[in-house]
Amino acid sequence: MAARKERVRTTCPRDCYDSCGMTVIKENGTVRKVSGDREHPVSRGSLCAKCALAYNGAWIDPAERLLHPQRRVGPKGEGRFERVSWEDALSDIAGRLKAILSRHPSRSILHTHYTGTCSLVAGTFPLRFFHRLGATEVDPDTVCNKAGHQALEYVFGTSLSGFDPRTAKDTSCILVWGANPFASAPHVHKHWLAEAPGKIVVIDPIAHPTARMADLFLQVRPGSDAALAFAMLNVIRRQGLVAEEFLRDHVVGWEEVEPLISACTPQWGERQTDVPAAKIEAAAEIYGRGPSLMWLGQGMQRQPLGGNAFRAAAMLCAATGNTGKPGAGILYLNGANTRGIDDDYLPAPHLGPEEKASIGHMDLAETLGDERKSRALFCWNNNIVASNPDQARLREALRREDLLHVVVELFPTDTADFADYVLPAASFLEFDDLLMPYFNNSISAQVQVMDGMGEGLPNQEIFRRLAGAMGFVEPELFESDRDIIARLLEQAGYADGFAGLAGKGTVEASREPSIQFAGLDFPTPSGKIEIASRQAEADGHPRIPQPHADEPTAAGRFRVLSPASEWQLNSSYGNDAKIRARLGAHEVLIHPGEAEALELADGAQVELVNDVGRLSLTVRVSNDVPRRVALVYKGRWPKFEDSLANVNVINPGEKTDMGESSCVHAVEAELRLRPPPGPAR
Ligand SMILES: Nc1nc2c(c(=O)[nH]1)N[C@H]1C(S)=C(S)[C@@H](COP(=O)(O)OP(=O)(O)OC[C@H]3O[C@@H](n4cnc5c(=O)[nH]c(N)nc54)[C@H](O)[C@@H]3O)O[C@H]1N2
Ligand SMILES: Nc1nc2c(c(=O)[nH]1)N[C@H]1C(S)=C(S)[C@@H](COP(=O)(O)OP(=O)(O)OC[C@H]3O[C@@H](n4cnc5c(=O)[nH]c(N)nc54)[C@H](O)[C@@H]3O)O[C@H]1N2
Ligand code: SF4
Ligand SMILES: [Mo]
Repeated sequence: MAARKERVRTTCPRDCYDSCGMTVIKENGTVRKVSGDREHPVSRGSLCAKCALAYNGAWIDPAERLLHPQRRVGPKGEGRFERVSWEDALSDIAGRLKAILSRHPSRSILHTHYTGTCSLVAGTFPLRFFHRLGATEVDPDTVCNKAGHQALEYVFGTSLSGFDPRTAKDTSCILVWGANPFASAPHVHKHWLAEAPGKIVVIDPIAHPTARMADLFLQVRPGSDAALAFAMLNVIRRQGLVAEEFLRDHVVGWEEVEPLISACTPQWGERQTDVPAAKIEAAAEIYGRGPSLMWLGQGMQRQPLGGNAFRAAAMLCAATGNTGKPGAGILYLNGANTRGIDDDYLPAPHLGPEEKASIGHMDLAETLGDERKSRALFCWNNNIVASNPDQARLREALRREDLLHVVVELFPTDTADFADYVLPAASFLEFDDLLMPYFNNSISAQVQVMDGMGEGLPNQEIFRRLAGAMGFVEPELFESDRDIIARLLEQAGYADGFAGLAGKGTVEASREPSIQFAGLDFPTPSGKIEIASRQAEADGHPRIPQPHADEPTAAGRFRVLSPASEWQLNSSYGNDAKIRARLGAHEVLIHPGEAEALELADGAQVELVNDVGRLSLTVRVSNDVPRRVALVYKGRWPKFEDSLANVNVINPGEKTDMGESSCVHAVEAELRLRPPPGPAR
């Protein structure tokens, strides 16, 4: 009998700019192949190489997935568990939570979460439970992009209303600043950037493939972007490219920064940033003539003064009037709000106390080390042992016997190894949901293509059941997926319902590209773009951006950059056998000049060492990396590495100037030859 073939459309919900459309081929009801949807406007038929491997590998392999609720039987960290029923797991957890609540404040229950899935219901609904509980939220963006958010809120009043990428048809310049689309937005790199009609300018310390395909590449010293922005403004002013009328009508504070700009000549800029003056001139002119798009990546705000750097970069947009018209604008991220979603509906903050308890990820290890501040920890949609700073200290804190630790996961991660209870989550292939991509202004359906694996459940269902076990009664805690999805589509003004969307996969939110800040009214206190910000000043920051550049590292020390890898999505896929084969040795990339000075060649066994830790690595000599920079991609699973650690073991978790956020690309360390292993005993 001929096999019954079926094709189902769905969408990749990873934390990725692309949000690719997918086609899943099923035979007699079983998934045979997960591939790209040819009709998807961004990805046009292909998945990235990593997802093509992992979605046909670990993600649908029952041997790799967590299939049942589990309770710890060994010491914390060893990952030894026994299988228990959902009823037992949830009633035990609820019992322990109630015991904590009878003696301690609810804020001593912490939860960490991020974007393991970006689908709206699985990514946000569990917040209702934690709000009802009155738990402390470990502010998710502090491990990723909070400094940039805060900076852009000062300047534009929002960081979540970026340009519509379709407006690139009217642009003459796309400036990619501190992002690596080749890795972190592979289809945007391959199609959108390659086909853009204007010039591509890239500013980055690393000569990554997007930098190499650009018309102009400025290889900036890490942490010196604000100085670069001021030097570019100096050129823009000298060339008469300042949009005087726009500044007068729509910007506050230009006259306050002008005196600083005069001293910031391109030659001064070259000394501050290592970018040749001629390139600063050229970039300023291309951007200043416009219309220009500026894409602010997340890499550049992961610096000690990353918030200041963002405010400085945003001044270019203000000074040249590059928003409010076709082909112009600035983008960090597009929030679901640009598609009409009410930000409060899914998380339902009204279920909790008015004053929400919150700490940042940079303070997590310390907080977990203090039993007065932390009695329980839930981790869902993230893998803190791989991805948080202060790895050694965090692991130590997670060994606390008295800490109730619950992990909701698809896979037995390093974080799950420390849990008292591991609850199996269903993957995005196993339930319906919605996506509002953060680059493109579209709406996509995540469609169930297979039954749940083992006893795994979607995050939202796990927290509905836990709410029941706690005896909570608020109806919001039990709202069904179907009702939530219908409500969200209604907010987005989409009339054809989930079935209609599922048939199409992805639809644009508007027929024509939307114009960013079309009415030129900005949600700031003054209603204008605020180069000078009273709010920033009240929060303890300078009123205006400063022409700052970090000092170069001292002799013998490296600035360690640990950005996104082509082969992983944060720590995801670090357990997939084929991906691990592609990843190969855990490498550190250094400039040929450094290799020569240290007498190191490809393959040398070294370690990066600083006050908080040491990490074993293999040298790769690369012309893509500037002097004094060590490049180590993020996301390896510590338990598969020789030193049982990844790059976060040398990350002390310093905070940025704004948002208590991570300045992970400012880690410093020494590079040393690794002593050969001792004789086997
Ligand atoms: N393949 C893949 N894709 C991903 C991810 C992944 O892990 N893998 N992660 C996803 C997530 S969660 C995020 S937040 C995004 C992040 O993606 P991006 O926005 O691209 O951010 P990063 O990868 O941290 O770094 C981007 C670039 O910033 C540069 N950079 C570092 N310091 C500086 C600086 O001081 N100035 C300038 N100008 N540049 C600097 C780095 O060299 C790097 O090339 O990607 C998402 N997409
Ligand atoms: N050194 C260094 N460290 C970094 C960074 C850096 O640039 N350098 N970048 C930081 C950034 S930007 C980020 S965003 C973080 C993210 O770091 P991670 O927390 O590692 O993020 P992910 O790998 O996206 O997802 C985490 C987990 O979510 C799980 N997951 C997927 N789908 C679901 C689901 O439906 N339900 C549940 N419960 N779990 C699911 C995955 O299996 C995965 O283990 O890392 C940060 N760490
Ligand atoms: S991770 Fe990004 S590039 Fe890869 S399939 Fe998902 S959306 Fe596409
Ligand atoms: Mo991120």
